[in-house]
Amino acid sequence: MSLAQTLDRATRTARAVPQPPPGAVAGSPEAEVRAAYDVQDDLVRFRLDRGERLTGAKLGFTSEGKRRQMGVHDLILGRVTDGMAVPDGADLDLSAFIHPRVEPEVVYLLGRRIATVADAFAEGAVAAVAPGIEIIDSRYENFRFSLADVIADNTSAAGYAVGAWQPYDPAAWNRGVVFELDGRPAHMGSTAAILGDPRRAVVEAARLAERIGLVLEPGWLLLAGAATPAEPLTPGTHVRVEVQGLGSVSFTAR
Ligand code: OOG
Repeated sequence: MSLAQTLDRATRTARAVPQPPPGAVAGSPEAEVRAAYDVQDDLVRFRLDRGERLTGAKLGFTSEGKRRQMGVHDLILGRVTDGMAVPDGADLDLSAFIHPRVEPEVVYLLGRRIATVADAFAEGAVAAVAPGIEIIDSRYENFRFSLADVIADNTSAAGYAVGAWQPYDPAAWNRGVVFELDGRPAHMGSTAAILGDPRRAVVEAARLAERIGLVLEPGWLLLAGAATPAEPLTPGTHVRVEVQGLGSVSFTAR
């Protein structure tokens, strides 16, 4: 069974699999990253073959807090589908997840087709912005992985909720973020923790997309990366993220 098939089965059965041995994906670190994106392509294709639709892309490890939490050093790009969407305010059944974690995000709505870094700078590249919550659920046991392993696993993408869209204001790059679990702040941060300036997220997503030959389509979401470390998601927890000036988004895990 290929790594993509193994990870796909782990997703569908909500059972973690062992981390592959070092060097299993490919020989050199660079070849490993390239090969890992090929595995991700297969994994995403299995979802599309089952009738899911791509709704966007996500960046991972954009903040120092997250890189330190997970012990990795580079940015990663993954893809999200309509099958992962959690409506704002919904009750979310956790039985389909393995060991889910949640994190606060800023979400951009892409207004143009982005195939190169230059496209990211074009007028109207970002059409709107919203507060978001991402659910990550590594298919690897104990959430342990190398950079290549987590890329292969579609960057742990498992779910996302997006609040109401707001006009995009490029000048507002430093907004306060409150990440609440059951009404209590679990972490507070700033969108500036995302690459020092979340606007860089669009440029970095374009850079990674260009490298792997992925085109980011108008109407797609871009989850810009967590602004704080992630927290475990357990049944009964009410999760709420508020981003200063952008409003809030929430759901309740069941
Ligand atoms: C990988 C996904 C990280 C982020 O925002 O940094 C991520 C993981 O930690 O499992 O989505």
